[in-house]
Amino acid sequence: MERKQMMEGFKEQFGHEADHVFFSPGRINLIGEHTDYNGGKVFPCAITMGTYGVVKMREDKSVHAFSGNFPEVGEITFDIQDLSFKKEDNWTNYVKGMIKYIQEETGELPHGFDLYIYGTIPNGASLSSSASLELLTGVIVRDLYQLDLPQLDLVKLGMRTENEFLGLNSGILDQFAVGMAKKGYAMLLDTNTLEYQQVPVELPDHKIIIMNSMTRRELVDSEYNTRRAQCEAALEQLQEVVDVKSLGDLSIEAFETHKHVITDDVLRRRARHAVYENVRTDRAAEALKAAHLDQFGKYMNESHKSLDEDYEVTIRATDYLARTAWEQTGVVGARMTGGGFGGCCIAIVENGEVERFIENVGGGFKEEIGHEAEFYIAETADGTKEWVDNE
Ligand code: GAF
Repeated sequence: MERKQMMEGFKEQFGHEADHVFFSPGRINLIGEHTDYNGGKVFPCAITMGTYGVVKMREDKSVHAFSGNFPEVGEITFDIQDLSFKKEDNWTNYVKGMIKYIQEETGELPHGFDLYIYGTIPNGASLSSSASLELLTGVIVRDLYQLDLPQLDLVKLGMRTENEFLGLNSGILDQFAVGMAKKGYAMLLDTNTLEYQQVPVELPDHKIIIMNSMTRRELVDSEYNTRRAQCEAALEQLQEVVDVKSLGDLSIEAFETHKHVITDDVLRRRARHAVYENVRTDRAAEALKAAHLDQFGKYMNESHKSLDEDYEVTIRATDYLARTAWEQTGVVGARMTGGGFGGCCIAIVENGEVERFIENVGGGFKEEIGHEAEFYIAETADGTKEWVDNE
């Protein structure tokens, strides 16, 4: 959507002009899945699909929010002095959670605001539409009221919103990627220390293709929290024989030596994924830095297999996308991205093969799975900030 259209959407809804427009990206994770709550590494970049927020401060203490994506839901209104989770408040629960935790840090906000949002991330596609909205809210509130809140604090409050307000025990991957990203780079983040390196991800001869299985992911309702609990249980057993704080502290050798203390096969496989994926992520980032793209692709494929066989978070549709992608000409690697249980896969494909790739994978998918997949070419983006006209 154009900036002008969004300003008009705001005016139509609220009857007056807006003051500012903000943009918050979505993300893809290149590798390092289900490692962020295990003290491991992740390697995401932000993408140009994201959430726009058009805003004007109000005189009173209420927030009036409208989404151009869900006009049928209508305008949702709440008071910044009463920020409890309410199912009927729909998508604005993410906004409420952020405001609640910001106020806990900085004191009550002087005013509310009118907010019109429009998102280009398909919902439930594992491209972080929730983190995008959380960070959008955080940056809007911070900038409107000139609060002294560094971006990293907003990232942490975004995760808190997810964990405490929405009840998903996620790690920091999504909020960090959305909040801290730099166009042209992926971030190798150590979720234990929050130290990170920016690694250039410009691939002149290739495109990163996002393949949407169009099978909606419902993380809160899914087994995400169970996976985390299983990793914690496996860690507890390992801690009886090795001195580690998280699965991310274990080398492959140490894991192989001590894995027999994990009594349950399922728990052992969950831990094995976390340990191997963490090591793989480090190695993959090194491969990319050294321009060994083929090696990077092999790590992507291994990552997908591990998420399928050991972690069991892929589904038939995402397995089909990744595994069919592996067979195509000009493909460096492919894997699911994000939490799993549906959502998207990514593939790195030679420029000249992109069209044929989409035709082949898309055609086969329709036949095998029964509905159309969608394909997008990923472009990297900066983290959440005010959107100025020349961008
Ligand atoms: C979801 C979660 F929100 C992230 O924290 C991360 O665990 C991811 O799944 C899996 O890597 O996106």
